[in-house]
Amino acid sequence: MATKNKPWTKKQFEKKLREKEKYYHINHEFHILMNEGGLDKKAVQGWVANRFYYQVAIPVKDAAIMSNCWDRNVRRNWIQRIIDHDGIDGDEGGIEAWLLLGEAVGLKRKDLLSHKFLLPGVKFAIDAYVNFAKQNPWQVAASSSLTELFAPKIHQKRLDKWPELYPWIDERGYHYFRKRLTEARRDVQHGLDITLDYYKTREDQERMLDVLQFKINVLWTMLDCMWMAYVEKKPPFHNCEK
Ligand code: AHQ
Repeated sequence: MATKNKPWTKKQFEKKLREKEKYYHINHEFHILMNEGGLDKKAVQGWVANRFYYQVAIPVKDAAIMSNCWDRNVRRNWIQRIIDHDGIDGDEGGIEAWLLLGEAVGLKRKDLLSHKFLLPGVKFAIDAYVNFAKQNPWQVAASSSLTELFAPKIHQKRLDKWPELYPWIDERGYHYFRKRLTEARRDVQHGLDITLDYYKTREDQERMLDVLQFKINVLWTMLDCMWMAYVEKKPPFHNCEK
């Protein structure tokens, strides 16, 4: 079989996935500016408020994946992601931790829960991710979570930089990022096992790279919308008469 059609080995396949890191949203100018301390308070609050919709969408996305999965062993693993966000008696979970981050940056819980500041384009991108999980085979949707291959670095960077760059943020808000450092690594291991096993032919493997690019596009587009609104100060309809 010509090399161009020969399936990649698992090692080669994983390397191809990791080569997508250059497109990860840590490299978006919004995150670069954020991690240089270049965002004003309104922009940080805008990011926290818009990312809250992503946080509450994750368990819905993961439940969509489970609703398509008939494999008990996979579900026994995957259900942990829902618990990590929704919480369980004794551990309030990631959604609650994000609400604490909201309060730590000076937002009201009710304004996060009502999605008062949610930008239309951010909603479209996140809804596209949830619908992708509903409409695709569970393995394909599972593999789209592998942008988290690159996530630990982005959480660590916030923990390292924000206290000095944004001293006005209450440090109780940082619990979420600490939590994800370990959870993301565990999730990635499971997601990678599923992915490296599922895509057998070279054509399937190439398609997986497109699946990962779709999710990379979701994250990037969210920040494009936030750049317009909170850096350019040009939110939707900013130039239309009130
Ligand atoms: O906090 C994040 C999180 O819980 C998840 C779940 C995972 C998925 O299922 O797609 N992706 C993800 C991500 C989280 N945080 C993002 C960030 O920049 O803080 C990164 C994001 C991801 O890499 O997909």
